[in-house]
Amino acid sequence: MSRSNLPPLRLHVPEPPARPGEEADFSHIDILPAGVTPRPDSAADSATMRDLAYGLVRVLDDEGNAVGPWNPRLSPDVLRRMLRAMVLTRAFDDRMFRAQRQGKTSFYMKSLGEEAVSIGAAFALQRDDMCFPSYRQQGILIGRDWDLVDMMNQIYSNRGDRLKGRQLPIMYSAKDASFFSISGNLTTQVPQAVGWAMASAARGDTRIAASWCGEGSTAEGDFHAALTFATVYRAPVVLNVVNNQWAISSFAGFAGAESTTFAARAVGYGIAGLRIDGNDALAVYAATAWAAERARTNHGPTLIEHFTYRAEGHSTSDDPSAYRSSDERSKWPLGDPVARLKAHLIAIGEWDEARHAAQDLELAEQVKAAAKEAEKNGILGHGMHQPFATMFEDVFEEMPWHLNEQSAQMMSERMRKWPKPGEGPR
Ligand SMILES: Cc1ncc(C[n+]2csc(CCOP(=O)(O)OP(=O)(O)O)c2C)c(N)n1
Repeated sequence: MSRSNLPPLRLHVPEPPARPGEEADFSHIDILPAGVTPRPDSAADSATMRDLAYGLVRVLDDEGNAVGPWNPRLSPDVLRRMLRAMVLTRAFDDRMFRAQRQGKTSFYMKSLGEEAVSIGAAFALQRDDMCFPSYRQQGILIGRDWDLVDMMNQIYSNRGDRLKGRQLPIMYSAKDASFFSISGNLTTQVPQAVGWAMASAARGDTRIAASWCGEGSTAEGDFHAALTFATVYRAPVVLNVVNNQWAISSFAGFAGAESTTFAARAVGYGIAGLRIDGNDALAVYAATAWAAERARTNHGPTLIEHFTYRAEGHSTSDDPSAYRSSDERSKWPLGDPVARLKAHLIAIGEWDEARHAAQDLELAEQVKAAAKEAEKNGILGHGMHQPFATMFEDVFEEMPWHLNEQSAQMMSERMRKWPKPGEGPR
C-alpha cells in the first residue's frame, strides 16, 4: 500500500567501492597513526572503553618502529620467532595451494595477509588455552610448533590422517595443541568457546578460551548467542573477529560494516571491545595479551576486531577477479604483515635482508620435505587410504545395530564388486 502524500520507501543495498576493472578505493577507511590509542588497565570497566571499539590499536609505524602504550616490548628473539612462524605459515600455504592445483588434494584455503592474526595470538596465549579457530587460523597450529606432516596428512586424507579421511581438507583437529576441531558450519565455534570458558571458570581452572570467526560470520545468530552468554557469565574468553573485508564475494558492508565497526558490537553487550591493526603482529600480540590478562583475572570477555585484508581468493574454489578490483591487494593501506615485522626487526638492527632470504629458502625446503613425507602416506586419486569399514565408526561412541547393519551391507557389496583378495579398497 502506498500513500500518495509520502515519498516511496527505498531499500538500501550495500555496494563495494570498487568492482573488477575499477580502481581500488580505500578512501572510506580511516587509518589512525601508530601509537596514538591509549591502553587502559586490563581490569577497566568496559563502559570507559567505548572509543577503543571505534579506534585502531597500532604499534608498528610506517618506518618500522614500535611505538605507543601498546608496544609489548618483546625481545628480539621472540620477534624473530614470530616472524619465522609467519613465514612458515606462508610457505605452508603456498605449497598446499600448489598441491591442490596439482590434483594432490581436493581443496585448500590460504591465510595470505592474515598471518599476524593467528601468529600474534599463538605467541600471546598460553599453549594450553583452548583455541576455537575458523578455517583460516592454520597459523595457530604452526605457531604452536605442530607437526606439518600431520597437517598435510589431513589435507591429503591419507593413511596418516588422524581424522581418518572424514573431514574436508584443512578442517584440522588437534587436541594436544588445544586446537578445537574445525567445523564447516560458520560461527558454531564461537558459543562453544564461550561454553568451554564457562566450564573452565565453573571448575576453578586457570585456562581461558579464544575463538576466531570472520566478519561475515558475525551475521550468524550464533554470534549473538555467544556474546550474550559471554557477558552474562563473564566468561574468560577472547572473541576474535577477523575483518578481512570479504566473505567470499560479499564485501564487509553486507555484514554491517557501513554503519559501524565489528569491535563496536561489544559495546551493546557490555563487553570490552578492541579494534586493532590486524597486519601488525605486535598489535595483535599486545591486544591478545591484554584480553588474556583480563580473562584470567576474572574481568570477563573481550571482543577483538582484527582489521586486515584477505589478500587472495577465499579458497581454491574461488576466483576473486570476478567480484573485486585486482589492485586492492597492493593498495591495502595496512600493508603486508610479514613485510612489516621484518622491517621492524631490520630497523632495530636485529635482522637483515640476507638472513630473511636465507630463512625463506630454509622454510620452503622444510615444507617441501614435510610434503614429500606426507605424500608417502597417499594423495588424492591414489585410491582410498583408510579402511572402508572405518567410515561407520565414531558416529556414536558405540556402534548401534542399524549402523552395524549398514556397515555389513557395504562390506558384502564390496566383496561382490572386488571378490579377489587384495582388490579394491581395504
Ligand atoms: C552456516 C554457514 N553458512 C554458509 C557457509 C558457506 N560459507 C563458507 S565460508 C563463507 C564466508 C565466510 O566469510 P567470513 O566469515 O568473512 O570469513 P573469511 O572466509 O573471510 O575468513 C561462507 C558463506 C557455511 N560454511 N556455513
